[in-house]
Amino acid sequence: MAFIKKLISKSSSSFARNALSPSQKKYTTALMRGVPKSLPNALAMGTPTEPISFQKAVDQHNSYREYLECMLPRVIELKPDESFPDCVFVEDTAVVVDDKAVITNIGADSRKGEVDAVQDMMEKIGLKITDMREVDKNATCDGGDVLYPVSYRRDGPGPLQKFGGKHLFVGLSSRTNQAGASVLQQAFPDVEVVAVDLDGMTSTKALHLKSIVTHLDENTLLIPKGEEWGKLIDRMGLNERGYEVVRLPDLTACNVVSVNGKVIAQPNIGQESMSILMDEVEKRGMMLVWVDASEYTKCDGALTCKSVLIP
Ligand code: CIR
Repeated sequence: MAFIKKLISKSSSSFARNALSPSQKKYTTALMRGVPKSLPNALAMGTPTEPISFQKAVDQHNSYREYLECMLPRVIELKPDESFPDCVFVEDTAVVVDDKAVITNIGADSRKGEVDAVQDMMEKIGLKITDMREVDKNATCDGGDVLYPVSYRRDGPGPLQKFGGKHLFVGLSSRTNQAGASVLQQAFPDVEVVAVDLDGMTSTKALHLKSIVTHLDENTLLIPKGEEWGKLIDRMGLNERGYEVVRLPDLTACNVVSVNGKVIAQPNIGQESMSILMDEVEKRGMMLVWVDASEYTKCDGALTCKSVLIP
């Protein structure tokens, strides 16, 4: 693992945010939040066969953070707040597009206060903030329902550049409503917000849109095999919008984090999903690393949910 981390850092160019040339674009920052000891009390749709191990969760979290540290100039980790057992799932607190952030009104009552510390930090970073609660008090949104297919990658020799970023897919789930999607459209007028009906999909298996679909690059989305999940292709209008879809046998395999040409995926998936992922990543000249998130899966979390990526 140490060798792979070294390799990743070596293949990344300048890490200083201020050193970006005008043509160079990349994620510069990941915002994370530490693991509270209260994590075993996190919200969960089902009862896991084995309880959450705090120590294992911390180890998995550290591993994820260390990889991000190799892929990005800066990883900021906020202190956990014991009164919020779900606070490690920082993705749900904000949606970031370029230099703007919408602080969400999280759908679950017990989580609403998680956003305050995130908002403070995002203001410090210099993002232009919209507080969803101030725009429409009836709007709710979890960042896990918001998929923004964008890539910061090289197109041949030269610096990383921005590709895609035209659509913001917003899953209408038990956590996110149409009013939430409308606030996002107001806050990000330069992208098309596509509200995605998740009726019948977010069940005991999937909490959010991104529990089902994430992007490998700006043009390629990962969706599980099976008729049940295939409906998303129409509901998201992926053919009309020109996306390529890669179908994987495992739901867990479809939640990946794509950062500056590198991809983080979970290893506890079947052989077929693994080989398809490896092929697709290799075809695109990207690099793939595996990070276990089994303790987070027990309370409906995955890989994307533990960071907010900021250009
Ligand atoms: C919850 O139910 O809110 C948490 N236990 C899991 C949130 C996972 N968030 C995410 O995937 N974005």
